Amino acid sequence: EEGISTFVLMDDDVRDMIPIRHLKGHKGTHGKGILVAGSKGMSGASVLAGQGALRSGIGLLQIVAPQGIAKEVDASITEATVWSAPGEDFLNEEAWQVVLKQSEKAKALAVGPGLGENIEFISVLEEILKNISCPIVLDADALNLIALEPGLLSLRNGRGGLILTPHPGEMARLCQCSVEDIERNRLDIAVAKAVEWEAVVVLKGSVTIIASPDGRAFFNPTGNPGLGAGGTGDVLTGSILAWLAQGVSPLEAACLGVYLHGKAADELAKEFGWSGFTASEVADQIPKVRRALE
Ligand code: NPW
Ligand code: AMP
Ligand code: MG
Repeated sequence: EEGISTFVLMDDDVRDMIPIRHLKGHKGTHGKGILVAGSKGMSGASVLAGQGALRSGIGLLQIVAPQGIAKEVDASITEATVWSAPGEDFLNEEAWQVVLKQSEKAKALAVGPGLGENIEFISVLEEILKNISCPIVLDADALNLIALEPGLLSLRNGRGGLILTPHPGEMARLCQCSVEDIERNRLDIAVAKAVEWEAVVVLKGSVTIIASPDGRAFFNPTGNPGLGAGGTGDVLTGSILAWLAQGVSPLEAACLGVYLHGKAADELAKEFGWSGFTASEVADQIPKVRRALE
């Protein structure tokens, strides 16, 4: 389509996006990120996203989770602080106050992994998009809820930075079309929606496309079918959160996150081939592949 410029991400591009660590850097300068994730039966999604963030060098991770699972999330992820928020099995509309409080001084926010699709959370999304000015990553159930209330994204008005990370199923819900429609026309749809929503759109899949609201699109050559297993997308969301928290711009945080996540899977494929490695292991490989690029 006219007006779209496409690029293939390469080591040399991505190397320049890795944030520099200063000798006197501390957890404050490395950035605080808030992760709003998890529900009954899906506490794993918050843990996996948390691992993605920690392995990508976030300074301080704060997880907001519903009361009923906060304890188990806390016990599973030693390095993060965990804030129990209103809602027993799922976060409800009163969870907004906790998100707002924790977001003071936050450099970035990620919302969605494992949240479940309770419609009460739509009002929290609305408040987040209207009031929180740091960059925000929306994934999984945050996207599914937005698909039910399509006007929500326009509340952001391009302020503060917004990244959406749909897989083709989530993108189909957002665009009110079929998965086949998305897969036939990945590039055009990703760019059109990035422009329309004034957001970076990460359309996941076997060649993930990172589309920028300025009409550019980046193809990601890393990754393999071993990533087609539960929880890998949650790890990616946490990783992008961490790059944002370290001050990387939304477009570069998305590119860096996707590229290293794929490289981590490729590193595991050397040993295991294209199956049988897990989302946690993908997270654990991120520092090694980042180091190899530097
Ligand atoms: P189909 O069947 O092909 O028409 P859902 P989810 C499509 C959490 N998790 N290419 C496909 O549609 C997540 O964070 C928690 C083509 C498929 O049936 C979410 O909150 C975990 N199509 C929640 O679970 C670990 C593709 O979408 C449908 C596609 C639900 O998320 C697991 C499935 O998508 C999980 O991460 C592709 N590449 N990818 C935990 N341990 O707590 C997907 N589709 O219905 O959005 O379900 O992605 O599992
Ligand atoms: P999610 O469906 O949200 O868990 O995300 C799945 C993750 O795995 C995304 O980062 C996808 O790009 C990646 N993925 C899934 N299948 C493949 C594949 N065949 N090749 C490369 N990456 C894949
Ligand atoms: Mg997912």
